[in-house]
Amino acid sequence: MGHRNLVILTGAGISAESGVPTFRADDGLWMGHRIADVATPEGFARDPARVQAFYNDRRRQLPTVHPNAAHQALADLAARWDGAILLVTQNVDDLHDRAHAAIPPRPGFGLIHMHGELLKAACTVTGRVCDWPGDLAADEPSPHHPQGRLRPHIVWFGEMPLQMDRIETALDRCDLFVSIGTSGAVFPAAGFVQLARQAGARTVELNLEPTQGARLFDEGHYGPATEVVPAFVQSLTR
Ligand code: BV8
Repeated sequence: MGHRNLVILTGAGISAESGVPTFRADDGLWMGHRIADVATPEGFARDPARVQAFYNDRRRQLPTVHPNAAHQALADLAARWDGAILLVTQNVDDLHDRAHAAIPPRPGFGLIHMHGELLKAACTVTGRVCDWPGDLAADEPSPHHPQGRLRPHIVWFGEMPLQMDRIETALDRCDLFVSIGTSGAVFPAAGFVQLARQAGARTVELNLEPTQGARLFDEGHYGPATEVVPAFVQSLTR
């Protein structure tokens, strides 16, 4: 069946083989931290130094990791696909960005970091976002407002994910929805498969193993992303 409008959702699993830790490892902690302490506005207000250090550590890791075959396969697809592709990632690393920079995508492609980006910072007063590859101090002054501070440009729990209107419009129009490397534990991303089904799209899950929401998908292909994603992309473009 010739698909035209594709929405792809990725999560931490697509970056796992690049060496970026996923969120819900067995110990339930997130790299030794409770989510409430490092990924909520309340945690940031309570202890900004701890939260900045958590993101500084992850930002510093980025130059040491690289896009893997799964990121590459999606970039190859975007370069060849003659319909629309919206790639929505929950990841805050820049691995998709780097993979797509190497192979310029065709028109009709979009990449959205719905939970923000590690390499950007936001002003606490104006909300303005700027590139920020280095560390952020606990009380980093904002260049955008005299009373402002800079926080990580990250969507924390309890905050609204980014570009939701654009994402929901694309889901409404899609005829193929592919979820890659996400546990489906976090909303609203976990609800996207339902929106795609309501739009009549074919829904596919690519993951290391079936997730809690596997039954919501028309089909699933399981294994490491660096194997299942290139194979799936090949099946689409055969
Ligand atoms: C909001 C930024 C409203 C931080 C993150 C409805 C029901 C219940 C709860 C809620 C609901 N609606 C909202 C909520 C509350 C909450 C929520 O969902 N809570 C959960 C815990 C129940 N959601 C929110 O708060 C969201 N905001 O709804 O706002 C609102 C409305 C009006 C006005 C204001 C606000 C905001 C959620 C965003 C939180 N921020 N990240 C950071 O990254 O530092 S979420 C965090 O989890 C990451 O972004 C991560 O990407 C995301 C999801 O995790 P996954 O990516 O799936 O990673 P995980 O480790 O879980 O899974 C990895 C998967 O990969 C596994 O399946 C594994 O099998 C697989 N895998 C591993 N290795 C491989 C592999 N697959 C393939 N190959 C491999 N090699």
